[in-house]
Amino acid sequence: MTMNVEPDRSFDLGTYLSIRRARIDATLEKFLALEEPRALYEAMRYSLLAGGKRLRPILCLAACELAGARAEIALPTACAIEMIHTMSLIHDDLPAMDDGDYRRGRLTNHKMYGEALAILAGDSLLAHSFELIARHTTSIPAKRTLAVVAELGRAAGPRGLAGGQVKDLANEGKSDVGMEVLQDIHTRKTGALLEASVLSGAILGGADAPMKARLRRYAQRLGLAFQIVDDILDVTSTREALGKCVGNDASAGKATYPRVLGLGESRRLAEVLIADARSDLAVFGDRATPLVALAESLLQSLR
Ligand code: GRG
Repeated sequence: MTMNVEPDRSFDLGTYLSIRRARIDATLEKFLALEEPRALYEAMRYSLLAGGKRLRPILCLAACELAGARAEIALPTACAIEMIHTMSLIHDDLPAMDDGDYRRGRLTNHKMYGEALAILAGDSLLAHSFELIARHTTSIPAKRTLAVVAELGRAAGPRGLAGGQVKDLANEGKSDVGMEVLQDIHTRKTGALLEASVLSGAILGGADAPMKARLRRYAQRLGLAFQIVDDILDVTSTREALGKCVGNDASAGKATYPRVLGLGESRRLAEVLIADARSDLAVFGDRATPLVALAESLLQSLR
């Protein structure tokens, strides 16, 4: 199956996404075949192959193409990013964290396999992701692969996912969380990996410094808008529609955008961020069509 989807005026996001998802799903299956110890691999595959929108790997591939290279060269990194993201979901759902029962339309990892295996499945996905990038990224200068490893290591660690989660937990139940703290939590917890997904694709594709700066700004705005929409849907949507628990933020006393700004103002902020993300890429014309359409589709989930 070819992965190339030429952006043009008749661009159809639905078709684009389903072609990309199918390719990512097939490659994830190949990169995480069942081995020994079977229980550990089963737990890793259970969450990784459970579906999910595959937004982060799709962003990575799209940024690579925007930079002028074939999406294929970024495929191992795109799959690695989905592994890091899945690790964060498994750990986020643990009883010591957000204590969720459902994710991606099925029971959470620890509900299926117990806490010990869920922790180890998450750890293994994280370690495996970096092995995958190092072993399977070929035909490009090693310097680019190293830069990708640095981006993703940063996004997973204290400046990204882990740091954001710590700050999120530390602010649970506080009634006086302001915009600055809220933005810091979500820039790390959600924004950092989205940003690294776009940047990794751009780096692998050979983007120059001005292009990387534009893509970084686009990804930062997209990341914040994504979290705002996620927070809104936690209030307004259902478990059936989202495939994960809803209402958890309010019951855990989480710092969220609707709580700090209200639903209407949160929606308006998301709209402004997406409009700005679109302008960040205007200079690239039709080549940016997929990234622009992806950003705009975020708002459609609120309609
Ligand atoms: C162990 C290094 C280390 C880090 C883990 C648990 C944790 C630290 C961080 C939590 C990060 C987290 C779960 C943030 C929420 C991000 C978010 C809005 C996820 C939902 O993403 P979607 O909607 O989900 O793309 P799908 O299932 O479609 O992939």
